[in-house]
Amino acid sequence: MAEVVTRNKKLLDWVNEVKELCTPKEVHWCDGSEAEKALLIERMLETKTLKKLNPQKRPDSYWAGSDPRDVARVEDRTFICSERESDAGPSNNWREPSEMRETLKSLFRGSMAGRTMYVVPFSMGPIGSKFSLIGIEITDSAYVAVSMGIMARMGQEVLGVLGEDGEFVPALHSVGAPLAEGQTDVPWPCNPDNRYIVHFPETREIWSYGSGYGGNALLGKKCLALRIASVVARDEGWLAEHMLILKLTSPQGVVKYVAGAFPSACGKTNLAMVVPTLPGWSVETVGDDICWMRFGEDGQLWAVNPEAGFFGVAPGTSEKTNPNALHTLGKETIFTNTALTSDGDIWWEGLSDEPPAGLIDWKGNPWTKDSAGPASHPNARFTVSVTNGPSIAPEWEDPRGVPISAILFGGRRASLVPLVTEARDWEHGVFLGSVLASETTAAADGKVGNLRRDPFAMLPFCGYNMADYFGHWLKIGAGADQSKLPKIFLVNWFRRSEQGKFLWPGYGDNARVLEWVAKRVDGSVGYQENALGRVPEPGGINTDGLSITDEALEELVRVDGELLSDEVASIREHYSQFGEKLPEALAKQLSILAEAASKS
Ligand code: OXD
Ligand code: MN
Repeated sequence: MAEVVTRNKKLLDWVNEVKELCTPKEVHWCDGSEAEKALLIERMLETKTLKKLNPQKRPDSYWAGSDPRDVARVEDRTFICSERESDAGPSNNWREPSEMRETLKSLFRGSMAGRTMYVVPFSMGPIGSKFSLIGIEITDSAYVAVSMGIMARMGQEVLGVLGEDGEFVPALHSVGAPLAEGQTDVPWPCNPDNRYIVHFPETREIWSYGSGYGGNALLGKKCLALRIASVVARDEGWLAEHMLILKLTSPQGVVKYVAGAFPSACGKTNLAMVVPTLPGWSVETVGDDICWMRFGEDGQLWAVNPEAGFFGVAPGTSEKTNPNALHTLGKETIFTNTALTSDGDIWWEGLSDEPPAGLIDWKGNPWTKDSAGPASHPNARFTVSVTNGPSIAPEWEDPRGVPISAILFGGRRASLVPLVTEARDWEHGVFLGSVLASETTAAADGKVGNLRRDPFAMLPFCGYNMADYFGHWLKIGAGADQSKLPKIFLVNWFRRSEQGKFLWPGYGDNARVLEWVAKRVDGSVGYQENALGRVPEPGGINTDGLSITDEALEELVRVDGELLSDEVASIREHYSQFGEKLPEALAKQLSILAEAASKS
């Protein structure tokens, strides 16, 4: 392994400070090499953090089973510590910064005893791009260090770009489980009763304690690329969003790039990798979770995916729902909390209709269909490099990004919300984003299936007051050349009939909606107007080769008057939490909707 060098004084001072505070047994600067990855994996095989999968079935792949108490993001333990409480806003947990610093310092004191402290330099965005943000994660988890090497550009090269006085976001992480002299380690150390995922937006710092899982611990993703970056974006006039980015090519070879915000575990990865059922259309992936958008010199919004890997939800992924993902996962993947098969491979609910015999569940116990609970945890994940995927667009890491033609907002809604609705203009689109709602999933701790408002799918990820964030979106639109702004659409693949059946087949057939979106961008197809916005005319959605009744298609775009009145009341309640800060333009949009509801 190469010797890691930096002359960045701020970094060297911070590393020393953390070392003194956390008292690890040694410090390891990550260079990002293959040899280093092999060494860390070796260590994790020894501590049983990882299990090697059958190389005949899945080369260079591993399985991890977390502590059953550490399985998802912990939103109630996630904090935005801005100087003023009003800058965190009603949707974030706020703590006074100096008080929180004291709490954290006492938690981190000695927290790495007996462990190696890894210094992980990473770049969100291509290394050296002027739009990228550099972070340094200090962690006492080898699982986190290796996962960061997959999810971000990581290692010595980043330090090279950082130079002597480059800026970075310090991101300190500890699993909060110091080891006493001679104490043997557990496979998944954590401290579930003491978790803190903390952001200081003004000083751009992240501190995370007590969890080793996903967005709680891989600090480049939700913490840096969304919560901290959303604040940087507000200050600098761009957008840091919880969105996929896809490249759509028509049979005529016309390319459109589409971004889409969907709450966690609502199918972003599936849509980003979708295989269209429409002949001649293709979709390639630019990103599946995070999208940074800036205006280019041409006045268009250009998007980059700041990540380098996929940290996707495994259950439900199959040949039918996402064949590209399955191919991506064929090698060099870490699976966390899936079930294990008797021949050393992985399995999860939905991968096959029938579970194979002899399964071991995510907790390590033998499992059959009669066992209580699923074989794989509903939030089981895969961690894999973007470049493993067959569907990745060649331009996915172009530092300029890709020009966005359309933005989708979507969620799981059993009723009311049509299959697709085009916003009348940018302001109306911001309104639709600000009231986005979805039935909750297993991506975060808490009850599954409740309807919650998740504006722009950013509720857990906006690093400042959500009402100011709405204002920022309005400002971005107001200052732009309207003809170059992406069109905004609300989509819903999850609408059900009165009998409770899904009305739309979803998956590869969602490309039919993408086709309508592309045609609306070109103005080559019409629309009909309803209270929520512009929906397809009868025959507007291409149903060639699809067996769906005209009644179902009609129902898919129908807006029920009574449900709409309930929706208006629910939006009013949602908006009331923002008080005076709610932008006037959105209050006006709500009055327009209320007026339409009263007439329908
Ligand atoms: C994710 C999430 O992990 O949104 O992407 O929870
Ligand atoms: Mn996400």
